[in-house]
Amino acid sequence: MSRPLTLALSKGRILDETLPLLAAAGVVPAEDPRASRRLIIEDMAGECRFVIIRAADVPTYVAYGAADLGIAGRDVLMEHGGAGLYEPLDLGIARCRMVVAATVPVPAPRRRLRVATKYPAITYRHYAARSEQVEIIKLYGSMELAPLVGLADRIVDLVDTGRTLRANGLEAIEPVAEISARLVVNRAAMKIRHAAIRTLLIRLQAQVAEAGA
Ligand code: PRT
Ligand code: MG
Repeated sequence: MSRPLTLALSKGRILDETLPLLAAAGVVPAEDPRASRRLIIEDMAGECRFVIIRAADVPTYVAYGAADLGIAGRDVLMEHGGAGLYEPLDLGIARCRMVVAATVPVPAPRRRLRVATKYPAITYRHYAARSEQVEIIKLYGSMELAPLVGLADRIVDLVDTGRTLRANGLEAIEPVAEISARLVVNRAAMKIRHAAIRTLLIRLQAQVAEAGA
């Protein structure tokens, strides 16, 4: 038998919605990755194994072929740039929007606009596309705080219900991107492991279509 396919997953909100999708496609981890401390988990059928990593590391593992496939948010993939990756399937889960947000009323910026974000590459491209030069401040979380304490004039962040923005007196002022979780595949693995990947892809596609119906 050929070696199992390696699938990169991250803990957190995408995993909660991914596990039922994988289970319905016949792929069930032998241990619950949410509870286990193991970083490599086999699947029951021995066809796959999971590597459990940080969300932002998923494209890196897959691009280098350390994992054949992975599941990551489009936000993470856009920030990575996607070199070396195929993105054959929108899983339609973990949906949200990426937006520019500011305090209300939106203050007129006094100087070059300062934008705080976890997504400097996306933010750079967003403003470059409108020929605006901005100062980008890289943060690792709690972006909503930045405008409240004068660190930034704007943030680029994800919004789902809008509750977090509202609770902090912020509002979305421009859309940046529609986000959902995507399956990504290493380009070489797509050729070398074509049959196994295709089988998994078809099963997942059927599940996604059913969930969307
Ligand atoms: O923990 P680690 O640093 O490894 O990664 P992470 O914190 O990015 O992981 P996780 O599990 O929190 O999120 C992973 C992915 O979930 C993201 O990359 C997105 O693709 C997706 N996702 C979907 C979201 C949201 N919806 C979301 N609402 N990720 C984050 N949020 C946050 C948002 O940043 C904001 O702080 O939720 C807050 C807004 O929610 P509302 O409902 O108040 O609007
Ligand atoms: Mg987190």
